Amino acid sequence: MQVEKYKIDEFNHSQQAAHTRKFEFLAEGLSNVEGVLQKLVDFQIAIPSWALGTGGTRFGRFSGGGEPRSLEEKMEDVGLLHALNRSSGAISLHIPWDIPQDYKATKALAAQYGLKFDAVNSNTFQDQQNQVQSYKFGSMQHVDKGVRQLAIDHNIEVIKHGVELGSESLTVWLADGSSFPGQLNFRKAFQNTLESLQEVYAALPDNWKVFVEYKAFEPNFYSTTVGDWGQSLLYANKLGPKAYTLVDLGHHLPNANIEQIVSLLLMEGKLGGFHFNDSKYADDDLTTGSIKPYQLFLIFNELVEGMDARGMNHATDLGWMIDASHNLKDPLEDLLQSVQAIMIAYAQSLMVDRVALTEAQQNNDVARAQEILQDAFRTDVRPLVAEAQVRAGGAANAIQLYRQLKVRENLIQERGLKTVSSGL
Ligand code: AFD
Ligand code: MN
Ligand code: MN
Repeated sequence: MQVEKYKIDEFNHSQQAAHTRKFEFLAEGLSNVEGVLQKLVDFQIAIPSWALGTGGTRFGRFSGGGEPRSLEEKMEDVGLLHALNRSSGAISLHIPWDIPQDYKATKALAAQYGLKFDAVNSNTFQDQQNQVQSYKFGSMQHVDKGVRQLAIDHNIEVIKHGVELGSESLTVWLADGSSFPGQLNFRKAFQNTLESLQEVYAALPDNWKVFVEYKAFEPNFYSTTVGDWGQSLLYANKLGPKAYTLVDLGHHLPNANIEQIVSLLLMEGKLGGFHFNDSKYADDDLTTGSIKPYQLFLIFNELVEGMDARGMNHATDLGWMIDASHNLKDPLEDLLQSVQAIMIAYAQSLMVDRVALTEAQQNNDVARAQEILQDAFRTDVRPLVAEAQVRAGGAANAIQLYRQLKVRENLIQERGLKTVSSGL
């Protein structure tokens, strides 16, 4: 299915009076509205190819209808999202779940939807069919060099696919770790992992980055070999200038101060990218901003402050990706909600009065500092985000138009009710 431009225009026209009223009211109180709008137009969030179908838990999976059956259909789905919100102009592929068969055709299709290829992701947490050696006891950390080599070769293969498509980064998430005390020698596991990553690093093209993603728990529950930002940073520092830490919001121990982690990684020039989602208990992979929107704002507040301090380009200097799973909602509606939550948090953080905040901090004026942050957080910036998306050619309210156009019903018509998309 494709969303024709005239349908978006028609919809926007029907919303125009109400939208303009709200936007003008908000814009009146803002300085540099045009600058903020341009930043919002430029900001793009990559959609993971593995999040377009219904996800499951270890207890079961309740598939929805019209799920994409191929990489082409996944790209079509991301194309639909991007046509509606103009803020999700990239797709992040997971290999081997989504191996492009014909690079030229895949690239042409992406161009048709206005999509770029974001980071490519490797998978050494599952054994593939006919795989002789197993990742059951880890991949890059494994005691057997043969298994480590398999993981290294796979990552190099993933880089090759990415090069063909125009990606410029590799995300490595390792499930490696142990579930019982005594199972692993921590130092040897670290060294093996480092040596394996060094071989992958050596295969990176000059303009590439590698993101080392950390996770505190699951599927291993006693130790994880890249368990937190400290360990990831150790690897990244030892690997070299092309290696960075990737922060996935769901990968911390409860109540971790993620905004502080972000701030320090940025200070060290070692923050590479983000996986957005939300959680109540663990790596719940829920819709971004659905549980802790204030935390999301505080993270963006540090991101903007830290990127500006280093003169970084908000849109292009870090990798922005969603990494969520949709068990209950229509995945496309869920993704539209996540993207919107990110755009809102970003817009709010652009509105923080930095001069006043610095002054409050210098004067130990704690109450004032809180007022400044919450002033931005409590501003309803939705009309601002909508204005940016409309100017970029999208809809004033993407999810409303998605429903009005009956996108899911159309996809079910085209693809059938019983389709299962690849992924977890
Ligand atoms: C993991 C990580 C990682 C990985 C994904 C696989 O968040 O980014 O690629 O799940 O679905 O928990
Ligand atoms: Mn992740
Ligand atoms: Mn995760």
